[in-house]
Amino acid sequence: MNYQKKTKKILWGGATASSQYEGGYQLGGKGLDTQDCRPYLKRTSDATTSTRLLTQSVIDQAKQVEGIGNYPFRMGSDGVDHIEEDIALLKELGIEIYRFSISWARLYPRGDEEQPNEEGIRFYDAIFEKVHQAGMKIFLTMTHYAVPLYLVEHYGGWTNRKLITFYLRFAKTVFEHWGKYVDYYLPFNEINAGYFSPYNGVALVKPENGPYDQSLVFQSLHHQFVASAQVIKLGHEMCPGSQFGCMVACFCYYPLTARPEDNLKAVRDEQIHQWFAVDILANGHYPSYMDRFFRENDIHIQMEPEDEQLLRDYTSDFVSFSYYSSSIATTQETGEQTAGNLVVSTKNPYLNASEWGWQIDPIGLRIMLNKMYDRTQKPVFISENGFGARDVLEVDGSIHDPYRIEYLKQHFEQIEQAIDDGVDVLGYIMWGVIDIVSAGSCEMEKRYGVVYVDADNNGNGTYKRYKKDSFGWYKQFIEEHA
Ligand code: BGP
Repeated sequence: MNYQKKTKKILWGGATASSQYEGGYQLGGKGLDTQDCRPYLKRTSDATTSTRLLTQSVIDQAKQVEGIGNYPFRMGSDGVDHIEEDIALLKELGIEIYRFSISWARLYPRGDEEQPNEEGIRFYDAIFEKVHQAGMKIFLTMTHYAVPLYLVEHYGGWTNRKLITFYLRFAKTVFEHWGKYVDYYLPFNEINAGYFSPYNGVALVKPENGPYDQSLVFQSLHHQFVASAQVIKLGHEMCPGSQFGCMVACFCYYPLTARPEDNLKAVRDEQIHQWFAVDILANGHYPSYMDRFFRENDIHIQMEPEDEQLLRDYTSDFVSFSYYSSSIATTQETGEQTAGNLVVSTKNPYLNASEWGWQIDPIGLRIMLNKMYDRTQKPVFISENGFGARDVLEVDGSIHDPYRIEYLKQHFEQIEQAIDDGVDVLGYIMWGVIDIVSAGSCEMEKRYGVVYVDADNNGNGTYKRYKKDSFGWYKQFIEEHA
């Protein structure tokens, strides 16, 4: 057989996020943000994330605490004291693209100021210049969950349309100062997180007693969709040639059985959980299936007359997603439950899982790449993927993480397969390339990096950096594929 495999050179990268990495939560006039108020809670077996508990009383308590206390995001991985060293490590690793984010509250401490905080500008000037000098491309997440707390307490977070104006002001500052360095922009991290984790995604505080109001959740999401379109418009004007993406957390639903009901549930879950955001941001319209979902759930959102046109005219240039594990859909109340990124799912008997219950499914990544490309016909960036595990620092400073190498190897093979399937893949970004605080559980012990950071869940440690075995493995892989 004369089969010719299709190959393509893609970008290999690594990522961090400001709130999980930087620390320095009050440095240079930075304002308090939503992540600074999330306490570390000891993990429980039911896989709940601490964001689900973020009520006003939890925030009030956090505001009383001066210093790091039990608030790990205030310290992150102490990036502020290790920036040069970390960028040198990333350069040594050989990644071609570095994904990081800007702290909104470092640039606009309250969020509604007319002018940015000069110290914040200088802080990021140094980072952009160093990353650029190190020869890496930049994939910039403009906001990765953290929103200035003032905007939450005085405006109601993204429920308020005024946030679009504040966000655009913030974006304009970013384009003016660092537009020349950035290759790929992401207006919002995992925009569909607003649905599963409203505090993280849309800065919505949980009512003390009872669930979130779904109309508020979807109203906030609508404001983010419009903000994204407006940012793309402004970004294309101010930084010609720049590429803007959209990003969702992907879950890859499989029906539990061949029952048509389970199949329908899998289709529906994917529509509501991930595709609706992709259809709006990449394809330019609210999909019709959302109409029924809104009617069935008594969800009402207000749109302005110009919104529809904006969403249609300013769609993303590329699409991207985070992928960690797949999920199961069923209408039957059966089976053991397990955790995953943002969602809890029925356990898949054919898959192994991480210590945190996230099911390991490399083929799911190939499936998601195919589905995403089929649906949008836009180039696809895997903006997050990686393996969260407990690593052991040996006395000689080594860290042996064969499980991470195996995870990466298997996922990379599936990317190669997806390219051969015809998917236009732009690049792969390893999540938490340097160990950072977990977004879901505020832990340090759930590590993704190829660089180990010596700190524990309570913030004890030297914060010294060590290379794991996976560092050498990823470095060699990039060299061979660059
Ligand atoms: C995504 C977030 C990241 C991140 C990752 C891993 O949802 O965009 O910020 O941390 O998942 O999740 P966790 O940190 O909960 O393991």
